[in-house]
Amino acid sequence: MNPKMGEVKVLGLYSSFPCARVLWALKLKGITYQLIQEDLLNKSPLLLQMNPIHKKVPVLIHNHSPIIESLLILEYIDETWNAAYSLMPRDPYHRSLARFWAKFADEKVVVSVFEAMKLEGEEKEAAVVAAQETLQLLEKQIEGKKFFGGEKMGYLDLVVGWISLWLPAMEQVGGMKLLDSERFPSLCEWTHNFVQVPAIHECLPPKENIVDYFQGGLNYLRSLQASKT
Ligand SMILES: N[C@@H](CCC(=O)N[C@@H](CS)C(=O)NCC(=O)O)C(=O)O
Repeated sequence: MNPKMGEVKVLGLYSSFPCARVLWALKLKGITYQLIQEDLLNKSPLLLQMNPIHKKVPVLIHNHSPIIESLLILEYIDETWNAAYSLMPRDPYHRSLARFWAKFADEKVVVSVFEAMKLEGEEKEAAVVAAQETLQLLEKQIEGKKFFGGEKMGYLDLVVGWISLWLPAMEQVGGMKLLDSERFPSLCEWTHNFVQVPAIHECLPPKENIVDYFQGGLNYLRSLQASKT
């Protein structure tokens, strides 16, 4: 344990993108941490104790205190270890914009992409169009910039980082194409820039693991639906 940093543990899973955000932030800040991998089908007593309300990963445990919800964890990390690398914009207005788009990305973009992966037939076609509409709004945000944070990667880049690898995995599982360089040139260039950053690159799971993770989740959902009919 580094006495300046305290004891830092993450309850998580490599193939979960909310967890990846936290690991990326710690890496960017140069914080030493211990990742305790969770089995979500058999949650550990520590996870149930640290996140008794949602029982979800990631949980950051800093000096025995739990912090939950990945977006809040990113802000905690940024405020706690602010000397090395700043994630949030300094200007309050830009900070509020970053939080707005982060909320939009989690509540609208992730959900619409997940729907497009899950649905079939005509419903899928409509869901693909709806997902592309939400992605188009992110495309406008990144146009003309290297990162959402500007020249340097920031909070919003980590929040939407799943687009670099989890989205292609969802495209594979859902048998669909959402992101192409003709319709989304800036977002495609951003994914290229994002994965080049060593802190990101070092904490990316193999794509096959993510595909298995989503395929497993989808099979489970479909088996639940089938048992109801
Ligand atoms: N809003 C939460 C989402 C966390 C989440 O959905 N975690 C999933 C893994 S990706 C989980 O722990 N699922 C277990 C469950 O739902 O029982 C965050 O951003 O931290």
